[in-house]
Amino acid sequence: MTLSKDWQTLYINVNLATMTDGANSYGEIINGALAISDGKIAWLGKQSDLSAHFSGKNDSRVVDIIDGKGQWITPGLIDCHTHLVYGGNRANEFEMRLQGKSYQEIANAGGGIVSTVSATRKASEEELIASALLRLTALHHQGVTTVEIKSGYGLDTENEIKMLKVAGFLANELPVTIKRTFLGAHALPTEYKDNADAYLDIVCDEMLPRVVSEKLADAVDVFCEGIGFSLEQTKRVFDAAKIYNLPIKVHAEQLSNLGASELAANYDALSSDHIEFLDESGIKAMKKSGMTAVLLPGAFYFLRETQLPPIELLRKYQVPMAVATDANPGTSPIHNIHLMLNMACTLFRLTPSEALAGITCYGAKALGLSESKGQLAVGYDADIALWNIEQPAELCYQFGVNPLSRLIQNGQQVLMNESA
Ligand code: DI6
Ligand code: FE
Repeated sequence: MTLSKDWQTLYINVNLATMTDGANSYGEIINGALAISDGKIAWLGKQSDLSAHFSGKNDSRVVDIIDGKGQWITPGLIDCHTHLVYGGNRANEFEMRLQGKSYQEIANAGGGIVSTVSATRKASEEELIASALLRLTALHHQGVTTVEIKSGYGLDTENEIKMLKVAGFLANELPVTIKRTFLGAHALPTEYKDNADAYLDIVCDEMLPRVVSEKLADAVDVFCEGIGFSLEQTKRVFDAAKIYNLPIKVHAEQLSNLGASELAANYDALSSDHIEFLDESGIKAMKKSGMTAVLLPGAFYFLRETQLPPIELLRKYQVPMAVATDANPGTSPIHNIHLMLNMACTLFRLTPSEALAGITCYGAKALGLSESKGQLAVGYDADIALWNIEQPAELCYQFGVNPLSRLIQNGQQVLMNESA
């Protein structure tokens, strides 16, 4: 076989966790090599098979040869569920919870999501960019190359639009791919207290058309919950999303089982997220429609939830499981994807290869990106991370020491850490 194109970069002496086998294995290639051309993965395989493609260090078709010295390459990490853009913080509610108040009690007393809404409405675009950038930078330094960011703390047209624009601006500040999700139906703003239907009129008839015409979102999400929106109300938002052909995601079965995952399955949704209270019929519906289950161990941990998501049943029905930070000020003020890997294993008993699949191939699937991101495969975006580790399970096993040595996004090296 001959080269059809020049290679811009060739990594040699690397081990590859290709993540092309779902959660079953790391899809390992030991003593491998990987080549990049035009921002895509152009070749990968055993280094011993490389000679058919390339004639050694003086091959002029390869611009840059990097000796990985036995390090591991994974796909760039994907955080498929965050609420990274928000004003203020909720440390006061953290204190209240430690004094015995529950998340629901605080929400019902006018705290919770709506208190972040006030702070977010007051914040300027510049202030929101600055605070979100700190959080996004943390994820980026951990090897994250794609992040989903939801709106949902504006809860009026102007402020929902502001949040989505800010989320988009972040991509000018850092080399991270941003996917945006419109979550106008996150909570009822106080001005519509006791008038959910009138608020949903605004969400469906005013906010959503603007979000679509200004191309501000890639998907639509709803918080279907006792303290969020009912099944019937959720359906209204899904129907509106369908009109515009926007993919659907849902915050479902987080605190109770309302059947939102099953409803979302009827709308061919991308994912159902949280799902601690999901039951077997919901899982069957998700399997049938090809949905991804997004596990959020940070929120489980921070709320000291005791109801575990139905991992065994998700395995039994082979529903792909993604893992994400849910980074938000109320239930998961945690901006650490490595910690999520660890928690997915320790709290939810995922295997390390399941957890890693959750922030690579299945994180991509939860965002509708399985054809371009989350795997090391020819033609895929060259979003790759090099790790100074001896085996992939180390990424799940320890956190706090950062073994990321290089991060490449769309074929360009965007981070380098000599000390890793
Ligand atoms: N579920 C969550 O865990 C976050 N949103 C949601 O629908 C919490 C958001 C918050 O408390 O600010
Ligand atoms: Fe969330």
